[in-house]
Amino acid sequence: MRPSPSARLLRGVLVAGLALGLPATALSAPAAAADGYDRCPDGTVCVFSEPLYRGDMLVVRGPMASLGAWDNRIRSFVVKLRGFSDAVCFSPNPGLDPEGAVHFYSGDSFDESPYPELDRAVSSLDVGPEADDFCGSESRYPVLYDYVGTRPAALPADGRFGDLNNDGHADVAGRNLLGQLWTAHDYDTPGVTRLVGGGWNAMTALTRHGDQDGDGNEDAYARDRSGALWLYPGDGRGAFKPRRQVGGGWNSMRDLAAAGDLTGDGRGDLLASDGDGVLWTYPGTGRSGFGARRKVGGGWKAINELVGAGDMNSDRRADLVARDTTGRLWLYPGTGRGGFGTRKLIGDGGWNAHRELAGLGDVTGDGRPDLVAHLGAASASWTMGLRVYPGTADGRLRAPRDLGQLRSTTFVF
Ligand SMILES: [Ca+2]
Ligand SMILES: [Ca+2]
Ligand SMILES: [Ca+2]
Ligand SMILES: [Ca+2]
Repeated sequence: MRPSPSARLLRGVLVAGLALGLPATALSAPAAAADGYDRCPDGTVCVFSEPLYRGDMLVVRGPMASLGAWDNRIRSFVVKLRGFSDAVCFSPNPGLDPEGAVHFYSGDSFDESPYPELDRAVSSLDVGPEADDFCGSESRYPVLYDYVGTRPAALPADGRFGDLNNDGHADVAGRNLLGQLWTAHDYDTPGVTRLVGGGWNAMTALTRHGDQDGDGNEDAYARDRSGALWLYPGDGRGAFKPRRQVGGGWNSMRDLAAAGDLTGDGRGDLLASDGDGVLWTYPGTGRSGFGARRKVGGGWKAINELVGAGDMNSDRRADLVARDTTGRLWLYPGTGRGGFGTRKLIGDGGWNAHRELAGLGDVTGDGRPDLVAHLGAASASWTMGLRVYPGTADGRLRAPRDLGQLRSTTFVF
């Protein structure tokens, strides 16, 4: 979008080089090297193992958080991206680390001589419109605003869900388009996040709500493409200990939501809706497994989002927030026996504009759980927003306020 100072400087170097009539080898390729330049397909970035577009060529069409065999091997490149705002960002570190990264636009190219700092020193590559915004400044991680409240210390244990690092603040967990999972929880320093790791695009469902295995740290469930359900035990510092498989065959479920204790035994439970529209409660055993599932009811096909939002109506029983396909939002008050009472309309339309909804516990610091919404593509520019809808004592939601900017984030939970 806007060239960073580093990019402007580099472009200036190119222009200045032309104006000063520097040796042609620095800026235009000799005939032998033109082959490599010409071989590079339009709409891509090509990197080469030798100066002047010689040696092996790798065609890059999207972000590469790590380069594998190409790590520290790039010696020249050419940028043939189509849009003016498309850019490529070369980082000396893996994971698109913005530290020391520099970026270039369509038409730019280099061999090792004008940019010695990049010669055999690139470990990750970001490509696309967003590479323009984040290169050398901030990475593809979220920026959270710093007015997230500290929740009251006196809150009962089941009201303190959402806190992955046990500092009393609700945290955000998200997955970006590279499959990296991050957790954000340092509100005194907006923008600081913890990168948990990569490979999370293999997961088809992610959910968390409180402690599942009884060690006091918040945990997460993830379902992989084969239908295996995994428990990721929280380490209490914003990341996870080695995962444990909870079971298989979970691909028959349309949606999963860790929802706190629905059965009244003090242990966290899981809700799952299947392809026939039946909603099930999987009662947690407190040891990362489940007892026999219980049928909550049928007719849940019209629901496209389940949120284990906590006790929204202040009766000390965990509740469920659900969105229907027409965009309305409902509160299903928990009975404390694994079922729900009569549902209540808490949002009368438009909620399908949100990509997803998440229950992160008390975000605002008044002791009541809130609802967090990740804005959908319809409202997206180069950032996608995160909003909090503060909960009221009787289970309604107040007008939202901005909670943060989400960069390249595809899922929040
Ligand atoms: Ca926290
Ligand atoms: Ca735990
Ligand atoms: Ca329970
Ligand atoms: Ca309740």
